[in-house]
Amino acid sequence: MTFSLEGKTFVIMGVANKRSIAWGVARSLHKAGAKLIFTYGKDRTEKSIIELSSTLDGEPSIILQCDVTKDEAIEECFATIKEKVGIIHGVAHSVAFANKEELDGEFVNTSREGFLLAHNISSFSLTAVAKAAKELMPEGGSIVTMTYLGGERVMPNYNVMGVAKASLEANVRYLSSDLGKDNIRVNAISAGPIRTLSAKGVRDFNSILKKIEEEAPLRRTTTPEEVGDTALFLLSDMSRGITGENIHVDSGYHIMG
Ligand code: NDP
Ligand code: N5H
Repeated sequence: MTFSLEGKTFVIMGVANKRSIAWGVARSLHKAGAKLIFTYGKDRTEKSIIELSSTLDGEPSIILQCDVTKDEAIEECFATIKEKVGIIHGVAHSVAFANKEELDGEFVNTSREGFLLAHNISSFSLTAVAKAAKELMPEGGSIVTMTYLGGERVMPNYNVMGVAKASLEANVRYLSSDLGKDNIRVNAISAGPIRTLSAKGVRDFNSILKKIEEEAPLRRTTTPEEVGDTALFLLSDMSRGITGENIHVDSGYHIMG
């Protein structure tokens, strides 16, 4: 067994720009020799992925739109992938969204619409993607998603996203249970705070990072490279005995009281 992903193909969902955690995953998988397929949500994101993926050596990556709020978009996207490459060996799901207004103030004020939107994009999308991707993984495979400690504990302002992450983490367990017989593993990475486009506008992000530097066992913040290398492990055969797990890549912060 090796970390090498030579001859294997992975779908990476959620690269928005060079700071995206998904781009950290892409770089780790690329170094291990994987062929990559990128999917994006908004039209304007395509340009950014074209630019970024052109920095990877080897043959150009396939880039497809996949708005995860639409069943047809997911089905069409994976049908195109099947047409182009036949089979895949895994998926990195790095997608989440909640209305900005609901990531501030009290959770009790969350609207029905905002609650459903956050759960739709940030949790149900994993179920829908797993169903579509399963058809392209006849030899088995591995699916990895991104979560945050706010799904396990109450964190200030994480609010509806915390409830959506709790759902995502349970989603990982139920999918693992169903897909295990097909030799498909499903795991989550719980990443420490990283300054990305999604984190932009988060009030007091500097003090959140400072708290990690002061209190986390490793006394430093998490990098996309650290998350990328753990995703590489989870997507490779080296983790063949692991499914339904949530690995914290957070400098150990989650163990502290
Ligand atoms: P980014 O903003 O870089 O990535 C978020 C991605 O979600 C974007 O690429 C965006 O694409 C995509 N997205 C949102 N809505 C949709 C949609 N309807 N269809 C398809 N894609 C969509 O931020 P991060 O890299 O930080 O976030 C990636 C994941 O990591 C998220 O699940 C986040 O919760 C998680 N995470 C982040 C942490 C952090 O501190 N940054 C910590 C722990 C977990 P587009 O704009 O094209 O729609
Ligand atoms: C406790 C915290 C800080 C407060 C909460 C932050 C939650 C962030 C998660 C969501 C995904 C951010 C989000 O949906 C932002 C959007 O409302 C606005 N941004 C966008 O639309 C941009 C353009 C696109 C690219 O973003 C998305 N998502 O599509 C948590 C932090 C310490 C850690 C953190 C930032 C966690 C996390 O889950 O991302």
